[in-house]
Amino acid sequence: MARDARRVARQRASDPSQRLRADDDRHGADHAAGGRMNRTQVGIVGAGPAGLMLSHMLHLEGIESVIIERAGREHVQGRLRAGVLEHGTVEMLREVGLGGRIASVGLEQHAIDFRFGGESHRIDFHEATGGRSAWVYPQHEVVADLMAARLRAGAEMRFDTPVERIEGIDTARPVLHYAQDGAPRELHCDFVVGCDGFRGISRGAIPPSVLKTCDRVYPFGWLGILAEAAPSTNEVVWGCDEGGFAMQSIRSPSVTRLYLQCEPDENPDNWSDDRIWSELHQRLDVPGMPPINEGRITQKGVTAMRSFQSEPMQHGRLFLAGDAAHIVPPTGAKGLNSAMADVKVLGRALTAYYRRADEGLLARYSQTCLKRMWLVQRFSGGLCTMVHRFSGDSVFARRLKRADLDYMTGTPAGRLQFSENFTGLPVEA
Ligand code: FAS
Ligand code: PHB
Repeated sequence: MARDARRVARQRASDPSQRLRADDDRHGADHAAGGRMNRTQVGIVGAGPAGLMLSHMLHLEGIESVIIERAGREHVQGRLRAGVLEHGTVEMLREVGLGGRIASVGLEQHAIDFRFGGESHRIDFHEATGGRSAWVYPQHEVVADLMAARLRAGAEMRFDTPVERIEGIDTARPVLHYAQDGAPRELHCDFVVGCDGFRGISRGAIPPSVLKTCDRVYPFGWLGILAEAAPSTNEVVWGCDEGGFAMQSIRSPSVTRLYLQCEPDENPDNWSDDRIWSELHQRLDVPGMPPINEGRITQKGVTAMRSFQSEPMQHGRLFLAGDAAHIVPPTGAKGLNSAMADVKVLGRALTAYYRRADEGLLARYSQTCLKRMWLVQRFSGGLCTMVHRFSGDSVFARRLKRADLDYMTGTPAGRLQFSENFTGLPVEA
């Protein structure tokens, strides 16, 4: 599959008749001094999973792109973040020839084990959805696979190069401004895609009179650790009891990823190893199930929790994808997966434009993504509220949360609703 994808891309790229319509009569890109292109079809800001996947998808369709990334390549590849891929994300990676390592390194998941009231309450989402899985395959592995594919294809990627300004998005020739060796440089594009994350600059290029944002900040964070310890079971485990949320996830048969609800501004140094393990046992161990395995803690950090959404996700020839447009609390494992869903919609829309001169999908990009994204915001925000303990929760609120958990895990309708969302909602073509 991968070889076919690359063969097709090479054919299209080398055969002039196959080259896709650029927006002017010049094919391909001009080169500025220093041998770097100063003209391309799609300019991509950011080399995270969204930017890399979009560039790879466009390459397979013979569409040219340039990625400009603020950080160094090693930093981008070294970031430890998400851990779980939806069914649709794995299918997407397979379709673009990158499913090989998932099959060998990834861990297919069929269920989640919710622990509360001193018992284990398992939701088998594979059974509830008629065979849809989730996969434990960490984000840094996805980034490594995408980076390797782009390097093999000789992609134009500029690291250690912050994009300073985006101009002309209301014209047919938007421009990315950056500096190279201290000298100002410009990249002229047909389209610009902001894949530069929550703290990037692309969202700010949309006029304030047009851009609307809304958010919710949660009164807690997650203390995340990596431990050299075999997972106690081969499934993700959530602790949802009165003491506060906890999770056991998996990174490999010998490395466990664990999270503990903590204060939003918690200092990880306040948490000794003993205190961490004691809390994890308290919140995750239940009679009849293997206790959490302890081991050497190799990484510790606190992640704040927020839900954030910007609308629209496009303006003129600028498109936003991934964290540049939205943030979800990591509870539902939707951050990385939503970035991939945006890219799937945008990749198809750009291909329709260049291959068939069809601008309809591009015009509807924001509407298509927002319709799905608000369902993802609903699932992620609702789940985060249900399984965490808010210090201000009244007795009534706590009882309602317990009733929500009982319904979600104890009824066919509750299990199906969780399962459809956790394995991933469909991405509209
Ligand atoms: P990214 O933020 O990954 O990438 C954006 C890129 O743009 C970065 O490389 C940045 O350097 C670059 N950039 C920024 N400004 C630029 C500029 N001006 N010029 C050029 N480049 C610029 N999601 C989950 O599903 N599960 C989890 O458990 C989970 N845990 C997380 C933990 C942490 C600490 C964080 C921060 C996020 C976590 N996420 C999790 C969410 C995360 O996985 C994101 O959803 C995912 O990285 C989104 O990918 P991108 O949209 O590509 O953005
Ligand atoms: C993770 O492994 O990081 C993870 C797993 C399941 C979730 C959220 C995060 O629901």
